[in-house]
Amino acid sequence: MQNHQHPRVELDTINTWQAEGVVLLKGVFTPWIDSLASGVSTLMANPSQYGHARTVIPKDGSAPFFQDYCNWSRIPEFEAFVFQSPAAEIAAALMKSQTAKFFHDHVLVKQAGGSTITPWHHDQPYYCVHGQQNVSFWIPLDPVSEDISLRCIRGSHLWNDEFSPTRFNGTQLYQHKRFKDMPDIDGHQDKYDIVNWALEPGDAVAFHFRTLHGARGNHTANSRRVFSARWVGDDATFADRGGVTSPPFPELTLQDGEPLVSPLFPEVWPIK
Ligand SMILES: O=C(O)CCC(=O)C(=O)O
Repeated sequence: MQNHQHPRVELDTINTWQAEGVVLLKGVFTPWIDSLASGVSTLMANPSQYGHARTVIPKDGSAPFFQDYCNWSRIPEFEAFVFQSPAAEIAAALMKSQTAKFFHDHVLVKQAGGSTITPWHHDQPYYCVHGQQNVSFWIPLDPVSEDISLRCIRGSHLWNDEFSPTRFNGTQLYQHKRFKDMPDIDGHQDKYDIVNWALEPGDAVAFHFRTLHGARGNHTANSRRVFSARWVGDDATFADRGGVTSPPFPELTLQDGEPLVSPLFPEVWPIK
């Protein structure tokens, strides 16, 4: 059955996403993959001020885990994806929101053989945003087998807990202890409903900012290039986290609880 307000998204998909906080979208971004890949090449040749700090160099000498974010306004291929792809419309449908604002882009490249593990975490405590209406699209630009794909815990977006954000290099993002410690998920995997899929370029995993997720290292001979596109909906307000968030958005002067309104976060849906 199709949802008439958002013909690109099946009602079942919306219901699954609302209930489980994670859903596989097959082939929704296929026409965008070559241009996103070209944007990632440009970015890796010329990272932003954040690229150097975010990239993790494994101690075992294996390949780096390249990361960078907030580059859509300087990489034309990313800007085109934000404003012209169906992502905003799909995000609004999943979030059950009248509007979709672009929050930021995040590029995550696990180069061939790179051993860096993405630790279990959820994104909302890293971000300067409160609210329930949000979604990230994890979009691989290379085929990704199940064992190196994103792993998510179904239903964890509905847990009351918020866990302490840890940088992917293992250090704590904030000095305070406002958030709980992450439980030992890998040590008790049978207790959690963990889902991961093999993906082709063009597929995406949609997941909520509160959905717990992580990924293994890339033991394969191929790079695992990912473009993550993050969206917020009608209920998004500014969150003062008591420390510098990730991304930091130093230009923002909003107070805690104010609507997240800024040219940094363009409203892309509905189309003006
Ligand atoms: O790609 C990864 O390894 C992790 C992705 C992630 O944490 C995210 O997109 O929020």
